[in-house]
Amino acid sequence: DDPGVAPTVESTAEDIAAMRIRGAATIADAAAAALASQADRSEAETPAAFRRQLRAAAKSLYETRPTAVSLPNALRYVLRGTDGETVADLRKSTIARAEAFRRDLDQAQDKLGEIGANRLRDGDIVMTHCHSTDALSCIEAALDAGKEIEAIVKETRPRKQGHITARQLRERDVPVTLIVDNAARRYLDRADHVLVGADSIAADGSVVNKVGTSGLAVNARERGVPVMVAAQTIKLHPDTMTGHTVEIEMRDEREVLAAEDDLDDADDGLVVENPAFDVTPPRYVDAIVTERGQFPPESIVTLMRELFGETTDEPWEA
Ligand code: RUB
Repeated sequence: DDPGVAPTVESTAEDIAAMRIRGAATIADAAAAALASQADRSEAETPAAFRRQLRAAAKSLYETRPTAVSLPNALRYVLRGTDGETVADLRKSTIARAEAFRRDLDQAQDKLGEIGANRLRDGDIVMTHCHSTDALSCIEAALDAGKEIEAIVKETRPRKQGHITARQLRERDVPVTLIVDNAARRYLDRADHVLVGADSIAADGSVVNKVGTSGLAVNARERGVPVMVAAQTIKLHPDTMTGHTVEIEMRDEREVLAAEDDLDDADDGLVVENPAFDVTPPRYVDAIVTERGQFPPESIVTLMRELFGETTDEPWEA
């Protein structure tokens, strides 16, 4: 990226909140890029002022959406690694740190894809929910290895991210059957795997992903279809090791009720709720595929401890 034309923190935060930038890995990548852009543009005259601006930038990015832990993990990675006695040094180290983060993110996704592809056999049919770049990386690696894969793609109301998945799979010539969410159980009879991504994974192995994932996983278990979660380690939620829960984002009711719908949204007796994510208990998940290997959900906490250690204060609250 040319930092001269890189998006500002403000425009990135707006794009994340409005879901023009969406999906946990893509959000993390954009947040790191925005911190680099902030460092590049900063006119701070002292190291203290530079750090203050960077913390404010991180805080505004942090406050956009609450559920995908890849966002705070990205911000922590960049802020904790930023070092220097002068503004010039701080600028350089922030940009370098953000670039390293983004590179690692790409590499982790490729590596995870290769591992996940080993679970997919030639001729398998995969059912997807929402749009996950980590999940698609597994399918792409399987295709690259010469396997034929078909997909049953859930539309994913209300934002229809399934359409993005369908389009990207069709670009790779994968035969796609698009279904409404309510048809999932019926079509599980045909599927060899359920393959989804994650926004956050808790210490007990619970998977937080697009609303509808938990119902899909329960139905898959009943049908005997294995559930595979593709999630880079940046999706591991370190705060859950100390008992914190993952906040489930509630989005605007207008995503559910369109203007032309025959319902009166001024009626006080009518409540519309629009949770964006849900929690799938570990017993419904067969494998969590990361760039560090595949894990049963119950043992993910070991990896979490190794990678994140004990958590400390948020660098943007300093
Ligand atoms: C996206 C979603 C995706 C995860 C993983 O929700 O739930 O499954 O973020 O995506 P939204 P990725 O559309 O509300 O952001 O694997 O690309 O990180």
